[in-house]
Amino acid sequence: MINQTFALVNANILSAKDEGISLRGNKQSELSSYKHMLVREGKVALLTNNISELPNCYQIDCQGALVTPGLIDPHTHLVHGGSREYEIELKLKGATYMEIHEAGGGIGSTVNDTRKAGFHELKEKAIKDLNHMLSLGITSMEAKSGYGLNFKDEIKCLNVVNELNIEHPIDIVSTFMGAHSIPVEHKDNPEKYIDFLCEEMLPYVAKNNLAVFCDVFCEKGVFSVIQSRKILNAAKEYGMKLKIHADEIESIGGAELAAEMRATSADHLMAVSKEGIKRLGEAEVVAVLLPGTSFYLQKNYAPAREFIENNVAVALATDFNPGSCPSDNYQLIMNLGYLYLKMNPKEILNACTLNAAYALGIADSTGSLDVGKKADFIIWDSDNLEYIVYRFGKNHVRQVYKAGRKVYELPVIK
Ligand code: IZC
Ligand code: ZN
Repeated sequence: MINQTFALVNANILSAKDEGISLRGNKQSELSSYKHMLVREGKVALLTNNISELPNCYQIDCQGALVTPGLIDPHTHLVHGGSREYEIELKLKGATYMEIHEAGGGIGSTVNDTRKAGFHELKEKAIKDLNHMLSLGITSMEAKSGYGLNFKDEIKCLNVVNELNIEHPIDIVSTFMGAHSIPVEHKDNPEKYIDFLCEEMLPYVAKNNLAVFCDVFCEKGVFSVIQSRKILNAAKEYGMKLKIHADEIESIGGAELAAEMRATSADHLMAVSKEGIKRLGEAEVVAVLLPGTSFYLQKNYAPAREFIENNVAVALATDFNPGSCPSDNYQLIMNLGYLYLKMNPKEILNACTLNAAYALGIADSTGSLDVGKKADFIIWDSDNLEYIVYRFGKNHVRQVYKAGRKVYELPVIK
């Protein structure tokens, strides 16, 4: 249908209006509402409440169904080998995420599985997850490397991401995260690994356009603020945009660093300081909150209300990864946002669409149903938004459209 003109009629269309800046404060909960939408050549061509304004074209009668922009997941560790179900038992016996990490489990065990897996094995595994994510309404997302941690295996994972971006309907923004952990072979000399990232990996990744963003796990026992600053400065020099895993477990100044470096987003922020919140607002850094990780690690939730009150744009993400959030269910994240982050349904929709697009630097083409943007949208199996964030654990999607093409439809059981 990509070259065709068609219209959605009699829908409950809800979307942010993009004014060229991420949504903060009261704007985080502002939505426009329309009944009809015209799609032409894969883009939104008109929004109206007056059906007579539509040209003569094929019409899809939505019979009152909710229509929103496609969801955008701005933080995932999509490409990885294996899984870590054995960690649950350790966790329930009281071992913390960092204790498992320091004992050589955690990220290290996924690095072993990812290094062992071939390109095609990783790609096939990621396709299964992407298909599931598409069925849940995700039309764009981010994917990080960070389970290779050597030249060959980091490039292998970035190549998987970039091939999938071309081949799969979901648009994928690639992030280089060689600074996810110090690999075991460099444990005795972490600075040598950091030099390798700055002097060998980053120039290669940037020169070959393998990633748009560079991300660092800035955390006590992983990369310090000083080490993170060094890596991010190198990435900036090579023209990359920045993200930081900031203040996830301990407050070590990750948010302050994100503000100082003018990162596009600071992610996690469960342990953020008051000063960190203020600085993120001043520096217009998007706070990407990951309540699925708090849920799975049985930890506290990020102070979403404080971010919104301090004019920080909030986005939500799954953090899909085998260790701290083994779920790619973004709709569940929306439910957690309502129940535990105390965000309201409108704030949540904007956090998962337009603000998520700003967190990925793709708001010029997607994230809202504004005229001229890609016709990436969901027709929901509900007539209202509140029902979706209330009735948890179910996929509420009826149909997903990507650039005006139907890419998923709820199967009919006969
Ligand atoms: O594999 O544990 N926090 N990175 C930072 C992760 C969690 C992923 C993992
Ligand atoms: Zn992460």
